[in-house]
Amino acid sequence: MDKLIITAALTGAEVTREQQPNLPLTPEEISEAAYECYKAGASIVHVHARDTEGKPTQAFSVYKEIKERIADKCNIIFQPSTGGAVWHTAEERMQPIELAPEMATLSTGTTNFGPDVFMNTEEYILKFAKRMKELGVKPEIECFERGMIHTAINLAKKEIINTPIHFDFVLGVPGACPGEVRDLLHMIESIPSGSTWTVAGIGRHEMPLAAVAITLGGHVRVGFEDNVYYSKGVLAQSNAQLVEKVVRIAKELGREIATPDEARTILGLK
Ligand code: KMH
Ligand code: ZN
Repeated sequence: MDKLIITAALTGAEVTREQQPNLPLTPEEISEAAYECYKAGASIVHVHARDTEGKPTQAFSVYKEIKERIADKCNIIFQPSTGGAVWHTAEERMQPIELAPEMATLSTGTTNFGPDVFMNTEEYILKFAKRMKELGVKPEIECFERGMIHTAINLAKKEIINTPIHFDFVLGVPGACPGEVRDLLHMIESIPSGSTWTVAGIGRHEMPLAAVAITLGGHVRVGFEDNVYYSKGVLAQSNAQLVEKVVRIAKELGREIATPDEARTILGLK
């Protein structure tokens, strides 16, 4: 079994300081949180930028500053979001791809997202995927529903994305696929052999699905984007505290933790 890749999803676009007082918002805070997560055992950092008022932004300049600040501190894999917030245009969302990061997210379908709709038309998907391929950016396929796996497989058949595909199953978003263990198993059974996968369980689903992924040879995403609690009713003190919890569970279950360079090898980034 490969070593465990832990992704830290630090900020997201939806979470507020009212919900999580320690949410990192500025480039300085986000890069410091990334460094803490790296020291705790994370090998990928999934980044959403915020503007000076703390609102989600997809501005190239803000992502550039975050990328550079993180690179000054450590070699964690920088994975910007192309999802942004539900109200961002496709053009706004695409901006961080121009930094030619090693990875970026790519959602391969539209889904209800709480009271909103997270829009990913075929036109968006093709535009994002083609630009990523031109710049050598490995997509992490964000799957909120099983159909999104199928769309990614079709993109690979048309050589619009490379194989092996790396999937992230985002499970438990209100309005999208629930986050029960059977939902994760259904997703895993639906991907081509040779693919890699990680799971981002939303809210209370975060740690139970992490434990399943650790056991089955998948990888794990945790962080305030997905869940702000350490345990029931108790807010986490930091993103790193959630990474540390996953590391402890993995060690108890006998799964070793990947360094960023080991994660690069597992994901074919080098
Ligand atoms: N904020 C969500 C609407 C991604 O980062 O690629 C979309 C999202 C997915 O978070
Ligand atoms: Zn995200």
